[in-house]
Amino acid sequence: MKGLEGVKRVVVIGLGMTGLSVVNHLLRSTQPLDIKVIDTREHPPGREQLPESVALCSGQWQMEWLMAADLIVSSPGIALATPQLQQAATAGIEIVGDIELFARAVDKPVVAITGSNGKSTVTSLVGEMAKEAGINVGVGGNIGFAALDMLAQVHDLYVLELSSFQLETTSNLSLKAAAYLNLSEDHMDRYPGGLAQYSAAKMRIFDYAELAVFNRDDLATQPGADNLVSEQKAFNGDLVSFGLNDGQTNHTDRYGLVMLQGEEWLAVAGEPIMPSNDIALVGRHNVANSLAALALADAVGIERGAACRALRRYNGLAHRCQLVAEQHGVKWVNDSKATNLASTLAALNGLQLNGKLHLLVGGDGKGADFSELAPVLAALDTQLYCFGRDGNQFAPLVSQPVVVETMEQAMSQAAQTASAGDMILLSPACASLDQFANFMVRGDTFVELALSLQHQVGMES
Ligand code: N04
Repeated sequence: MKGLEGVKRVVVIGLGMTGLSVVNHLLRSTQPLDIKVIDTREHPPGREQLPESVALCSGQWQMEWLMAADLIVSSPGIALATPQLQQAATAGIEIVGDIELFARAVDKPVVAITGSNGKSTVTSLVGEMAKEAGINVGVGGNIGFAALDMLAQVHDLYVLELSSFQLETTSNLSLKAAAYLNLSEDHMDRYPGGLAQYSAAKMRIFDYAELAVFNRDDLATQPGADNLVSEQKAFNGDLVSFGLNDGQTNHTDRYGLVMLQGEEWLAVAGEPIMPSNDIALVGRHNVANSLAALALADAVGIERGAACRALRRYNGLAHRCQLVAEQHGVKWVNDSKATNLASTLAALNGLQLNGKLHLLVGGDGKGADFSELAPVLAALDTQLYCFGRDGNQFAPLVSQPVVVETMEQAMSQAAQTASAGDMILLSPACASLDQFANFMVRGDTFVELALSLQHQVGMES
């Protein structure tokens, strides 16, 4: 595998957590490197943590630096199609991402997870399963901890969450097992070629995987499903699927469900493993996520008992459908992590309420079509609140929308309207970047305001 042979001048594009992890990784190298950073943002996050020895150009491109580089390490936040990067690529300069550097440096087994939704949950579940089994595991990637930062410590197994953007700039990642969970519309602002181009990027996860884990309820995730639109080589590793049925139609469909004395159980090759109801996470999509995690755990030899203990214990991520306040019979739920439509639909699917649902949506819609939401909202007793740059795109979906500028305004209106039995749910189906630093800051803002508004529910204002 190629390392950094013959590389002297490295230009890192994009700072932030990932860019810093790249810089620190390069600085740990025994090879003398000339490292420079370009970030087109005026005030790139993380610039205070950048070592003084590393030059930074912010607010604009620096084409002299770029064109003099031996290697460019590009951020997932910058499109490869950007003219400046295209110019460098045409000049023959190699462009990689942080995960490619990770691939070239790692010497322990790696499993990776991609998909439009559920990847953080499955990544965390596999990490928890490994910990239960006493394995010194590193969990990172697109999940709040940069992959390269994990290499500063010793681990015996790595679990990576990978975005489509990270996969676009990765070419040599050998995986013990790779999972592609599901495909739905997202990031259409970055994929002019539409869903096919987005999926082709995700498919790259299988390129050097010993085992491919796909979703038999979403066949777009099957290796080769995109071979009409991309020149992907045929997958010739092992194959297993997960799905919410008994599988068993062929030996590939190993991870599924069986009924045992009227009770549904997770099953592997038809053998019951544990009751679905014992999973701490709620919702049908999390049964599928649990089966995917089980498939990955099996692939790296995590003991089944440890895997099941993790499924019984793990109760979810911050900003993912979390009950954060409850007063006067009104529940406040933070699902800020719902940055696309499918994620919001998953939150609404199977929602049982005595009262009304006050749903807060909007932000940066990334070019999505939200019309699928209309019948779901009609079936629930919903008051819709629309905020943010693309909030108005949701207004036509219901008869009486409340359209405001900010999430804070939406929350204060919801607090005034809500009564016992109701739920106020932030599940915005949009990115937060028009009004917040990221979905975590949006979620923290929601929680803080929920805690102060919850007492006013039902009061005359
Ligand atoms: O609300 C949210 O937090 C979600 C936002 C999404 O919908 O998933 N995020 C992205 O689309 C996204 C975010 C995609 C790739 C990377 C990131 C993280 C990281 C590093 C650099 C980054 C942005 C940049 C931007 S670098 C540069 N010029 C939503 C830039 C850079 O503008 O965010 O040089």
